[in-house]
Amino acid sequence: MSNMFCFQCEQTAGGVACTARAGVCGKQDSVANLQDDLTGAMILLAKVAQKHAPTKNTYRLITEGLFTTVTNVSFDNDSLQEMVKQVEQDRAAISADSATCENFEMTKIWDTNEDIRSLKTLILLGIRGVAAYAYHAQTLGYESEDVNRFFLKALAALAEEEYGMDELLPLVMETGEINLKVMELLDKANTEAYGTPKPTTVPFSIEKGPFIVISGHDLHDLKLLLEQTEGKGINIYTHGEMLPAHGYPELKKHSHLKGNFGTAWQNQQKEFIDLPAPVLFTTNCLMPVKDNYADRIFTTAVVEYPGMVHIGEEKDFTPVIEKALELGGYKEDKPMTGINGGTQATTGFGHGTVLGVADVVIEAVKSGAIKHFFLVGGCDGAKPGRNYYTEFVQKTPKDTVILTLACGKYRFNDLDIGQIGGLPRILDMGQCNDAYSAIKVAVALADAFDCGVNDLPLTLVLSWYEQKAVAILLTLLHLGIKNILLGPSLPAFVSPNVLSFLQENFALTPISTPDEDLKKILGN
Ligand code: FSO
Ligand code: SF4
Repeated sequence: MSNMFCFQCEQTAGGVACTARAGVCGKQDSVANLQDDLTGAMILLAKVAQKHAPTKNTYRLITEGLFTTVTNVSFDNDSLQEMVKQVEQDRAAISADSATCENFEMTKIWDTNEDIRSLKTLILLGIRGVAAYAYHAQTLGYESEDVNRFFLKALAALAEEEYGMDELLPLVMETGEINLKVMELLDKANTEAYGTPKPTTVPFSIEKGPFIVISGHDLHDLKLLLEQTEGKGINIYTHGEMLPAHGYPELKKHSHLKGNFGTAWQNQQKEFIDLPAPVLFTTNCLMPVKDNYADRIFTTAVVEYPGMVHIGEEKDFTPVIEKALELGGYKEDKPMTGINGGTQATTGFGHGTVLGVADVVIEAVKSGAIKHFFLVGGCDGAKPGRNYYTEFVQKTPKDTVILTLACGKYRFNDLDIGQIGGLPRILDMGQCNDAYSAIKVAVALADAFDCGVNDLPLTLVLSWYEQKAVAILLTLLHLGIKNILLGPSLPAFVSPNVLSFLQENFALTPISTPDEDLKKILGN
């Protein structure tokens, strides 16, 4: 008998499932089982809430509960237990009839026919990713009733034992459609709160003196931290998915937002050793914390790790600030580089900026100066096969443009591969949720050339790791985008029949080698 069952991310054990005492990500079996309990409790809550009036609290619990179960977010039994309790209490509060000891065992999904399990998993993991983005939008006061309602519908569907392909496939596609809505909402929330991102060069070096490193995706937490550290002689450095924050005028105006520390999430256990500064995690990807730097890790929002100081809803970052002052930072300016030896990266090429120079881009395509666009983006991860993405970018011809987003870009964002028409050849569009920007640009180009997105000289070369990437992939499928190259390996939860469906209908293809793939795409 296995201790746990989890196959939700790309690094799952043996490419099949994590079933031992802990997952490859370091999540203990007790955490995995509590995450299943939480999901089961949310499924029951959703069923009840569909029939009775759900409250604001119901939606808040479901959004947070789904986000909490995303890979590398929570490693903490106590907070998960508390969430299960709150979900059960909410179910009892909205319907007295359901106040029983009823529970929904996730093994009903894990142990069922592999195609049904595959489709239900695509829906579940998809809504986990959607919930992460919905959470960030909610933080800024943007919420959608349609999205909240869909969470209930999708969760309730997971309990339907008689549902087959005909019922589940449309829900898989609807998950992608809802994720597009949420990414649009989050884009609106971020740009209305912090302005339209502008091209910005971000240094990797660290100035001497006290500093704080902030990781994750939550721009609101960064804004609050910038305000609370104003005039205190503490510099702020972004980490991981926080890098694109430098492009937002309302964040960048704080002169102590200095640069970016480190590379993608999977390198943190090496990069944080002897770091003379605290690190604040606002979202995933947190890895098991090593003793060497355990006194310097702080979490907030749904991120939790046993023994680490958690900053609560009041968002008082005083403990982080005090730690920064106590550690004092580096004594001298510290030169740092990206993984290819570059000393800086450029970000801020969201749809606002790229479409602002649409004429230049369209002209460059017409004149042949730009022959092809690649969207090389998605998550980074630990597998050696992920060097594919560095090599792929290095091998792209000089008359091509690379759009990128999410943490996968750290594989190549410090490379200088030149410019076309005054624009860098690598255009960082932002975080993973800024896939919305890439979609807007692709649709605008298709309109300008009077063709469909699939007819554009554009190829998507994606890397995936966790469930937000699943949500984005479903959005691309919902939009009918074909010929996506996906790597470094295909998801364990996609059954052979579901894979055949995706290959036949969307020509979804695993990556091979950069040379072979470039040859196939460019035909030379
Ligand atoms: Fe990466 Fe982690 Fe943004 Fe993910 S830092 S892997 S897809 O959380 O969310 O790209
Ligand atoms: Fe395994 Fe990934 Fe699940 Fe962690 S999140 S237990 S690595 S499948």
